[in-house]
Amino acid sequence: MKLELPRQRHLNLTRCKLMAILNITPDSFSDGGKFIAVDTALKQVERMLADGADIIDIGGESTRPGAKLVSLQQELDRVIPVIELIRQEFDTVISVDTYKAKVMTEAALAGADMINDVKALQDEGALVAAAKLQIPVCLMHMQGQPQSMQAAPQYSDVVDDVKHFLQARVQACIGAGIAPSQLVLDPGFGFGKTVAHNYQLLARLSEFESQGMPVLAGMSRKSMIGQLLNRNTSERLAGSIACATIAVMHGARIIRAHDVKETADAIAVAQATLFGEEV
Ligand code: 8Y4
Repeated sequence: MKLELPRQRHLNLTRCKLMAILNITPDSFSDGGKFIAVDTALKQVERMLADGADIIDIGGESTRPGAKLVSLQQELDRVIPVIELIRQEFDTVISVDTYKAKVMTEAALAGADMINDVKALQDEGALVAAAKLQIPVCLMHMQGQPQSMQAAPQYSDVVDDVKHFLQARVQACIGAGIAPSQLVLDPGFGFGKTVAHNYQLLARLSEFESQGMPVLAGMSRKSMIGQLLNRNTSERLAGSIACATIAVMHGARIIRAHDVKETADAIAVAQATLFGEEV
């Protein structure tokens, strides 16, 4: 059976794009229910697009260390109405942050253009679902499970280990019928890594390009910044901008971030340095 998906938006990754984080978490449901959450999300998206976002990444389950799991139905209830409305209202690339096969499929049917999977299509049915959908997928590395991954991260060489993992997932994707041109690779900053591991990955980020696929980097407000500088999440903007800038200089083609306007400026400056200015 052929899946009928809405028209897909395509991403040109010859230059670096900005993926803005839109979280649909229980907080937004605390007063007044669903309607208000969707309305709030749409207003946030409008602002993000005005500020320079190229992609809106929508997640219904927090993957932060120690976060609670949500049921499949809860995740669908949170994410699908928001994707449908964004698709109706805005002409932007929509990414769905999920590792669940059913959410991937329903999100694509609702208008999502790409899958952002922190489990790199290892969850049950995910590889087959993504292959059927034929939309771009970001494969991210994680050591362990979100609930416990920060307990004692260990690698022989973090860059080599993560590279080998991603190579193996690329092979699994190709074996399942996913075109290599649909894949984006991500070392997964903060997912089962110490601060030192994260900075080794950032220093050697350009090595991930060797696989011939665009690289995504997500460091915004993460503890690699907070622990290094002793700053809580609300004080991590300058550190986040520094990380984004370094990532672009090392070849990243998508930056995932919370602070859209500031990150868009940083990307533009790094890109002018790499490719010459464009006024
Ligand atoms: C403060 C704010 C502290 C946010 C931690 C966090 C990535 C990702 C996440 C990433 C890709 C997060 C869904 C973790 N990080 N997807 N997702 N790459 N592809 N933590 O690095 O933002 S959630």
